[in-house]
Amino acid sequence: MRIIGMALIAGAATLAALPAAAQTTLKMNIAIAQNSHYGVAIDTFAREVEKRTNGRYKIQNFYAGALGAERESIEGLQLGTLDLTMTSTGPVPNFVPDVAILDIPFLFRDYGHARAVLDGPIGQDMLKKFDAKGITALAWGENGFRHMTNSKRPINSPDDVKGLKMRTMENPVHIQAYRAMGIIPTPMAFTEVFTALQQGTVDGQENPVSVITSAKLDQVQKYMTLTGHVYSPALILMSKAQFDKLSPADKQAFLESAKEAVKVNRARIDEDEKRAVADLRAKGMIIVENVDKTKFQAALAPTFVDLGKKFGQDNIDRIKDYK
Ligand code: EAX
Repeated sequence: MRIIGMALIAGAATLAALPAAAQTTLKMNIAIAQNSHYGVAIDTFAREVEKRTNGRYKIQNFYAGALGAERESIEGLQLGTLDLTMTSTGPVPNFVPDVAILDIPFLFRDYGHARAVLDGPIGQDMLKKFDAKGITALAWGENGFRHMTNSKRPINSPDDVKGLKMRTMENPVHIQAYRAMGIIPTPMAFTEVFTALQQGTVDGQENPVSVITSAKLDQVQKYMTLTGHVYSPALILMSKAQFDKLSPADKQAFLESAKEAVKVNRARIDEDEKRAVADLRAKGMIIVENVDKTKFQAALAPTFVDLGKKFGQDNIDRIKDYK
């Protein structure tokens, strides 16, 4: 009996002497608040990664641009100063120009259409284009359909946007389209938007309701119109150098965790879409819900011709007709 006891103690000592399974901590950054459609996604991602890698990997999340705005985060992945980010496609064309085709206004009919295109061969093939830029695109997430807000006047038709100084993402397709509508586009990082609106540096901006609510833009904007003028995809991106270090099993774990994160991301947007208008109205915003989108499409007709030449009308039609 005593011998068994001593063997157990020796065994325990040996185990204790074994180094704890090394845990690697990776940093992940987003430009918007934790209580948002991105925040719930990256918190889910972190939980799933830790669980699926049995604690070998821990994800430390940063919110509201604590480690920089979206373009800086993507640069950080390439430089190795950041490991992961969830970002809109705003600054992405600066890194992977082909992605900009997805930023064409009125390209997607509704959420179902957009999600099907991104989850299908068109979207999945596009994810592979990031590798050459030192970035691993783990999954397409979602930002949502974008709407216009401003502090000057209600927008009921394209005429009402003429001369408005609007903050835009650093996105060439968006800037071209808004300029064509007579807007004065002012590209800037999202982390600067609240102050710019508050100080009147710009009159307005455009974003999905999930961003408008999570960033409390009702505090600095009086009018909103549900233009739904463009669908805004998002991406979960990882430094390729970090991804390449993972074992095949851990690579799978990260990809599956990203999938789980996207489910939560989309579910949160569906929720926000249901309640945001009432919430924002209750907070004092004047909201134009029914706007004739065909008038905005007509105002963009010359831009669509030009973008057809740039991206290939057949590529655009393939997305538009996707079922
Ligand atoms: O990705 O820059 C933007 O307007 C984006 O929609 C925001 O950063 C969320």
